[in-house]
Amino acid sequence: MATAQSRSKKGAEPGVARAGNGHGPDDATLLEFYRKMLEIRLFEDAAQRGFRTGKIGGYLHLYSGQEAVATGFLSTYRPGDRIITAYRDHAHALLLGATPREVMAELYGKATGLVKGKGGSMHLFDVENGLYGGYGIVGGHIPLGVGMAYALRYEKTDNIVQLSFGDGAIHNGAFHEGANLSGLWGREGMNPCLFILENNKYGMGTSVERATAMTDLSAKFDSYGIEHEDVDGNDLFAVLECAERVTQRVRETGKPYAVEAITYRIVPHGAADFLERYRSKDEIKEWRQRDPIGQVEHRLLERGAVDEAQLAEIRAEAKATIDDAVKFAEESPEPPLAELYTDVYGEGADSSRRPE
Ligand SMILES: Cc1ncc(C[n+]2csc(CCOP(=O)(O)OP(=O)(O)O)c2C)c(N)n1
Ligand SMILES: [Mg+2]
Repeated sequence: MATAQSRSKKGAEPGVARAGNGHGPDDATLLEFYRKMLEIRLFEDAAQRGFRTGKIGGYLHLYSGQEAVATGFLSTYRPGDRIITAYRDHAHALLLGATPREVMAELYGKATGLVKGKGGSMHLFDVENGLYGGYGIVGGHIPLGVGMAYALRYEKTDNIVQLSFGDGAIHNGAFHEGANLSGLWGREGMNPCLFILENNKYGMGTSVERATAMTDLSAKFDSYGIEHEDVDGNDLFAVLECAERVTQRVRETGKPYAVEAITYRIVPHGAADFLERYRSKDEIKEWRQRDPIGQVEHRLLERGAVDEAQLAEIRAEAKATIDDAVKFAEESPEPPLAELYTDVYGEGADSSRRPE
C-alpha cells in the first residue's frame, strides 16, 4: 500500500503486486466492481472493433488496463462533485452512470448518443452525473478543473473536483499554471481538487524516460506546495483505500492533493496505433500478467465469493450488455441535419455569424 511518504515507484513494477489494506470491500461490493470493470473492458473491445471496421469515425482511445484507477476513485463520487478528464474517457462516463448504449451510440455519432452524436469518443459530457468532459487537448482541461474547484468553494459547497490526466500532460504548460494556482488557492482552503495523474508509462509513443529528466512525476507537485502520494493503479484494493482517504481529506480541507497512479495501457495508444514500435511485446505481456481485472477475479475466487461457473455467467451477462449496446448504436439514426448547429454555440451567440 502506498503511503503519503512513499516515493519509490518500484513496488508497482510488473510482477510485484501490492495488496491494498488486504481486506478490501465485502464480497457483494467487490462483485459489483468486477462486473463494472469487465463491462468497461468489453465495451472497449467492442469500440475497437467498431473503429477498425469503419463504423466509428474520428478517433478512439481505450482505457484497457487502467480500469482500476477510475473504478476506485469514482467509487467515492458524491452528487455535486465534478469529474474532468482527458480523451480516454469512456470508463469515466460508464462508471458515473451513463449507459453502455448511450456511450456506444456517441462513438457511432448517432442521435441517441450521450451528447447527441456531436462529441464522439474524446468529448463525452454528462453534467447530470458529474462528468464535465472529455477533452482532446493534452493538459488543456487542467486549468478548467482547478477553476471548477475554486467555484465549488466559492459557492460554499463541500464538493470536490477529480481531475485526471496522463503522464504526458504533466509536461504541458497548462499543468504548471494550473497546479501553481491550485496550490496557492489551496492555502486558503479554496481548491478542493484531487489531481489523479495516471502514469501509464507513455504519452503516445514517448516513454516517461524520454520525455523528462526528472521521472518522479508526482514530485513535480512539490514545486506548487501540493502534497501527494503514489498508488499501484493496477490494484483495485490499493486504489480504493487511497481514494477513500484522500477524497475525504480534500473535501474536508479544501486543499488540493495529488495521487500518481502507476498503471499501464495494454492496448495501443489509439485505435490507429497498429505497430507499437516504441515498446516490446514482452513488456506488454508482463503487464498483462497483472491485469487489474484478473487481480479482482483472483481475489473473488480466493475468497470463495464466486466459482468458475458463476464467473462464466457474469462474463456472459457483460457480453450481452455490450452486444446490446452495439446493436443499439448501429440501429440508431444519424442526427438530423437541422441539429447541425444546436448545442454548438452558446446561448445568445450571434446567430448571424453562423455559416450558411
Ligand atoms: C496540446 C496537445 N499536444 C499534442 C497532442 C497529441 N497527443 C494526443 S494524446 C498525446 C499523449 C498524451 O499522453 P498522456 O498524457 O500520457 O495520456 P495517455 O494517452 O497516456 O492516456 C499527445 C501528445 C494533443 N492532443 N494535444
Ligand atoms: Mg500516458
